[in-house]
Amino acid sequence: MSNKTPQESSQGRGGAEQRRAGASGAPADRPEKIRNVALVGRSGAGKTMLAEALLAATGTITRMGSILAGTTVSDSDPSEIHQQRSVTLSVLPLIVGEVKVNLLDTPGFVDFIGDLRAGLRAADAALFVVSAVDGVDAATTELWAECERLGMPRAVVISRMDHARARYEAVLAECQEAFGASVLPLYVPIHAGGTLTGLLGVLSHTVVDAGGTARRAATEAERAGAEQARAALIEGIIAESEDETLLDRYLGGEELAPQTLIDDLEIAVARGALYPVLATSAETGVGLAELLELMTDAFPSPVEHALPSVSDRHGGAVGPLACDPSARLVGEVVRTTMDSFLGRVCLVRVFSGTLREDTSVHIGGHGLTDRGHLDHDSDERVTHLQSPLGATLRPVPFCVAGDICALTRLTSVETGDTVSDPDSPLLIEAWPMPEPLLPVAVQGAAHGDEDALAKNLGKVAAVDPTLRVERNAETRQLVLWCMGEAHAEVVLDRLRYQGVKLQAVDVITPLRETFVAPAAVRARYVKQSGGHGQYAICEIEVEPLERGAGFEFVDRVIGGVIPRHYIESVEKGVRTQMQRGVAKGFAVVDIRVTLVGGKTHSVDSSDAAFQAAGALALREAAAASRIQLLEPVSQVTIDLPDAYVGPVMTDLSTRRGHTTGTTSVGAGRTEIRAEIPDAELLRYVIELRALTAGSGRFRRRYLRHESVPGKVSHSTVTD
Ligand SMILES: Nc1nc2c(ncn2[C@@H]2O[C@H](COP(=O)(O)OP(=O)(O)O)[C@@H](O)[C@H]2O)c(=O)[nH]1
Ligand SMILES: [Mg+2]
Repeated sequence: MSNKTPQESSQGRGGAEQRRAGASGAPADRPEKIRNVALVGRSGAGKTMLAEALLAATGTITRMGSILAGTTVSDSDPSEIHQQRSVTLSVLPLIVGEVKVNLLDTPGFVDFIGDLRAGLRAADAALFVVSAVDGVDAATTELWAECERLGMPRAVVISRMDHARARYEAVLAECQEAFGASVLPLYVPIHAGGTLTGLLGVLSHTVVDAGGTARRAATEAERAGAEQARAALIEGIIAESEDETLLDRYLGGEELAPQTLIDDLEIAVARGALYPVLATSAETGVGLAELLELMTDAFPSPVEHALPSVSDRHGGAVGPLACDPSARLVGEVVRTTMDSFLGRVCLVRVFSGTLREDTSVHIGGHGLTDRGHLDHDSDERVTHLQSPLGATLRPVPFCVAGDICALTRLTSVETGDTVSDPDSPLLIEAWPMPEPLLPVAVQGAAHGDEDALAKNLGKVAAVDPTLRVERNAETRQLVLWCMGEAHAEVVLDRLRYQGVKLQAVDVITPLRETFVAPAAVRARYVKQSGGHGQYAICEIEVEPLERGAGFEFVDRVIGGVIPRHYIESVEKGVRTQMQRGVAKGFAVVDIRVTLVGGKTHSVDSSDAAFQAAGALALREAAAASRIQLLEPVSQVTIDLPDAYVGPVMTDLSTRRGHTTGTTSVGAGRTEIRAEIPDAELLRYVIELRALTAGSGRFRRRYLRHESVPGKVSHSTVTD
């Protein structure tokens, strides 16, 4: 690689008034000439600035923007400018020679892992960015594991090399320690007078300067300094090579031809078996030319990357699909945004076929209905096909298999949807979406704001597959389940940008009420103050039932003292009161109510009167008994590094948690299973992260309602 001519890095620079220029808006015509590359790494690693520098180096933009000023191409969302970090996926295409590289800048913060996964879905390889200043932390390791699960081919970029506190050697060692021995440097940084001036290619022995243009042969001293890295790289390449003779030849002292090694290196990188390391500075431009070269030469094209699995609309298998522009259309919406002028803007990765303007497509099947997202399954016309550059859209006539485009003015589209031919719709198997575990209850700031909230919530949910919208029937609260506080902030910001005045309120845990002891009462609902009166008397017995039994209504009226239809009225009244609660306003459960007798009046009895009597009877029974509050308890499964098991277990005991088991799950991680009251889990996603330096995760499942310890109360509901 390093002995080939690097792309001229200064093309298109200067002169143009506009910061955005270049030919990266043109559609690619062959998948072999496309590279989809995700930038992955923790927040602050330097991904967005690296993308900005690569855009400038290839002449796609004329001048770099900055994070501080909120002027980068990638971070264009108001929330991103506000938080000064990426919160959504951006596509940034650039042209390197004949190759179109679609950079996919992903957010590194754990709250936005949904967008990271979307970016990895659209990518065929990843640049794993680690800051030379901050190195590897638990969050970095988590992100590496995300790539690892997908077998994503990747290179490691040690960024921010110009920084005074950059510590290349130490960070390289941390990467090798955390990610394994296949992490091998391709270049060695060359310093002059304390500043980084260029990189030495360990295979080519050529030194390339920061601009990527001037190159010279390495000096003897420089060669000697790179000797260790060279041996390690060659051995790594040989270990992955299909040429069995290489090892013997190498051990026999033969000088292997650089091109042979480079060819084998490229194959190993494309297969995801070897992770080359490069050093870069977005500030000075060191390493950018080398990085562009690596992406075009060693990263796989979409043709070499396996397609996600696809079925027909009924789950039936379909024949294997290929990344072929002339095959049937399959694309997937990896991101949706809402634009006040353009409506929904969605990014589509085309996996097979060609998406063309002025054609109809089938859209459907995001599989997010359980998160409160509307489902849809419809044909729509593609009227506006665009090539995205961050938020800028440039019209294109088509988008071939392997490329990424933006569609605007579609009405029903959502992230995760499959785009396919209308005459034979297909469904792509969804990528795993993380579970939002932070409940945030919201309400309109004033009564009149509720409508605006309801109306805009749909729009905000449509662009955010990690948001789960719950309208809790028991507490009547609107609960937005978010990934964490930063995500919640983005969601609330987006609602506010839509003009919704809202406030976050305490989340109410849906408690329930039940009877501790049996009670028998005779309730009189008799009103006879002139005119048509009300008359209903009923005698009921209430008994507690076991947890989970629900409600039983038994009719033991003898001799027809209450006619059949009034018995039904009593039951209805009891049920209504159960919904309203008899102590704290929570639903009553797990009781048997037996109607044993009563009295009617030939003129004044009515359905309404007997319903009122039934409700009154339950309230009076509650006053005669004692009421136990029940709380929801969840089965919680926590996955965390072994080192944090002690502190997390201690913390669980303060949450009234009951541990039911722990299992070692390998790779230095443990799984803890526990039963924990929901009231103790409200902010657990944040607290677990704090306890485990961001490396612990959990999932939860509702188990049952259990007595709240010590919470026995008397009836306080009078109406
Ligand atoms: N000196 C220097 N600062 C950088 C470089 N790359 C990024 N930064 C700064 O590091 C911070 C985080 O960068 P950003 O690109 O937003 O990181 P991301 O979260 O990985 O996208 C910002 O303040 C950048 O200005 C670099 O190469 N050199
Ligand atoms: Mg960023």
